[in-house]
Amino acid sequence: MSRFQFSVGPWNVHSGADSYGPATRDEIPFEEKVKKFAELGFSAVQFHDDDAVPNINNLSEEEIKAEARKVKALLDRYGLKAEFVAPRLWMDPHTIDGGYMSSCEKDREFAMWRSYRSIDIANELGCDKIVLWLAREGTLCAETKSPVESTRRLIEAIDKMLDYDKKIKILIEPKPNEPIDRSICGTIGHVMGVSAATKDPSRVGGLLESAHAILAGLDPSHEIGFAMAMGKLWGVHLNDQNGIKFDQDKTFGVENLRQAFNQIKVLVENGYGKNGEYVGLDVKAMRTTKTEDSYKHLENSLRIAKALEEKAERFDYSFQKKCVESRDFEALEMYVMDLLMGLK
Ligand code: XLS
Ligand code: MG
Repeated sequence: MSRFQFSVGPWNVHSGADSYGPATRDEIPFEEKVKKFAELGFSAVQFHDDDAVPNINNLSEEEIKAEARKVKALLDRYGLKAEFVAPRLWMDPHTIDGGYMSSCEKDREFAMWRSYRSIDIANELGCDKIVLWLAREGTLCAETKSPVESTRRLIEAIDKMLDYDKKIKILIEPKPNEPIDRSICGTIGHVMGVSAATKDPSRVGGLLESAHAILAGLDPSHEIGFAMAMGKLWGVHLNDQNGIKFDQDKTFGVENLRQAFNQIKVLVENGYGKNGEYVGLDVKAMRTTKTEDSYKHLENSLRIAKALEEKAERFDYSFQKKCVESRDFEALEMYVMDLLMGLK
């Protein structure tokens, strides 16, 4: 039995299309995914605004809420909660040059409209978290935007969301690049800075994704620890990543098991989940995966996360203390490797 409650998004089961080629698997209907998530042992589902309400741009505010209520009923049927809603501000013609930081006022207004609608949807789904993955917030051509003004625009946009709903919490999911070249808010440290500059820092925190930290050249467990020290780690997207290249969203732990272990260890040590936080798995299947194996990467990620939780519970803190006192870091490192190799 895991101490954690796990969550997943509908985009984590996808048909395998990438920038260089078409789909390789069948599209699976939303309800079928939800049913399978429940069977696999997930507790909550994560949503983009248009995952919950497709065609959102063409609906009225009341129609959007009504659609969201249908999704809530579906979640209830399978005993699942909604964890968060994230405005998808990277697909639309209005967000070609970003959302909150766009140089075009009309497009910034569109980004706010989608953010307010995301809050409405969250309320209907019974969750109080909005995630901002700032996909296109930054520059493709460095001289197009002032980094100072752009940072201020992000803070203003968050302040408006905090005003719109007095209970909503905003979680920024930082990523240093891709699809944007230079991100304005690229790491969890940036997120903490932005949080402090908003009108209610107690409602602005972070969601750390392993792959995004690795893309920034940082260790995800230390990013997690930094946010936890501030009391502001309200979500995680565990996955894996082979070095600094395109975002891979690999099965958790398959590239760097020790790094994965340390992420679970820091979560376990600091009571992550005690305030209802979920462990999200933002993983994608390989393009070669067949339709019948569409959920295998999720099952594997769950299995690895739980196995590492068990390793974290068995971690010998008195041996660690002895090694640290005697400065025998070689022995401590070998102990960790033995533990992970099943030799301890
Ligand atoms: C993409 C992000 C995305 C967010 C949700 O890199 O990880 O999937 O988690 O908007
Ligand atoms: Mg993510």
